[in-house]
Amino acid sequence: MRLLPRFTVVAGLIAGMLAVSTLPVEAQTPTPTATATTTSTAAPLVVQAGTGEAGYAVNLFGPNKVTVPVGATVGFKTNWFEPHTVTFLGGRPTPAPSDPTAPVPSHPGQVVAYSGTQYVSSGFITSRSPVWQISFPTAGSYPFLCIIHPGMNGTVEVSASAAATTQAQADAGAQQGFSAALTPLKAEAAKLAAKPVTQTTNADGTTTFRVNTIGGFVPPSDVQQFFPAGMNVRVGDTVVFESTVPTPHTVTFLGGTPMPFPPSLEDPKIFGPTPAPAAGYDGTGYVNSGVIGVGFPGQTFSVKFSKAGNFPFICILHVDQGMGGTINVAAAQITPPKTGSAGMLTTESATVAATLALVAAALLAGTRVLSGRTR
Ligand SMILES: [Cu+2]
Repeated sequence: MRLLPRFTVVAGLIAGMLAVSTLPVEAQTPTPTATATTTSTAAPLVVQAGTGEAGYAVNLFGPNKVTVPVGATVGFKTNWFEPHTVTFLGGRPTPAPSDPTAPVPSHPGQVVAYSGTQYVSSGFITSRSPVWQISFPTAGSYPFLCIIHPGMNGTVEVSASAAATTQAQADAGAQQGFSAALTPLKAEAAKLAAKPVTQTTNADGTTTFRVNTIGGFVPPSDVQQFFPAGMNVRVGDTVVFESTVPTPHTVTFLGGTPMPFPPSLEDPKIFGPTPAPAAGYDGTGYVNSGVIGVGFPGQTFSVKFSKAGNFPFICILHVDQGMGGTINVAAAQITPPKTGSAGMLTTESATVAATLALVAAALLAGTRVLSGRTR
């Protein structure tokens, strides 16, 4: 169950995306020292904890192995919305992705001198977080991992004699690893985009469309998109969304309501389903699948459309990564009868633009809600 940590972090995620554009570039770039004679005064080597781009979360450390001198400090940061932890287990068993302590730093505000025997965890790191640091006073090999993305792990080699990884080498390694991961992610997305939507004609002449692809999963990374992101249906038709991945997602029509923000585990509006009226959804009001996915209580969500219009929907958990779409509902036509395909959009560009506009609107709504609650 991966629900708990990802779910909990959404507030931080969204806050992170609000702040990402204002993150000072210089804060992310260690200043090289002219004569690095001692390691203690050198800027820490910074490892990237995951990256991404619109529609994709690359859940890898970049690079996943670095070598540093004895006494060195290593920093971790991320530039993408997907949260991660940097966790040195110190001999403890690996926590489940749903471990409720995953979001919480083990030593808040401290740079721990790690000897390999303590449990040291960053808690959730998002693009808003400062560089998280840990130091290594003793030679050895120190593995670390991200709790919420099984398979996302790395090693810090601390050596008195081996050549230390330079920042340039680390950055190049990260770039190489991330690029290598994006290729199969994009191939998976292309495959999913080509998957046909199942159509069933109902007794009353309406059509039920089955969208069986919500996101894509190439462990440990994710495609954060709906396939198709745009669909043309008619009044009276039904769209069934089905998730086939273990990553939690939602199908949410805000319908003019503000995005729930900051989301919390106690908020049943996000966690649980808010079904559309049985008579059909007319595009107004909040309709939400709740969290669905393989291993979650729900896997499918069905919405019947009762009114013509363009109805955008989002995944609340990943809207900041561009995860959204639109159902275009046309007025019902009895004749001529439906023929051929569902008239799905074949190009992604229009839907991507629509999604980004939606994200901006959702963010704005979220900001208003947040400021309303904090004053
Ligand atoms: Cu999602």
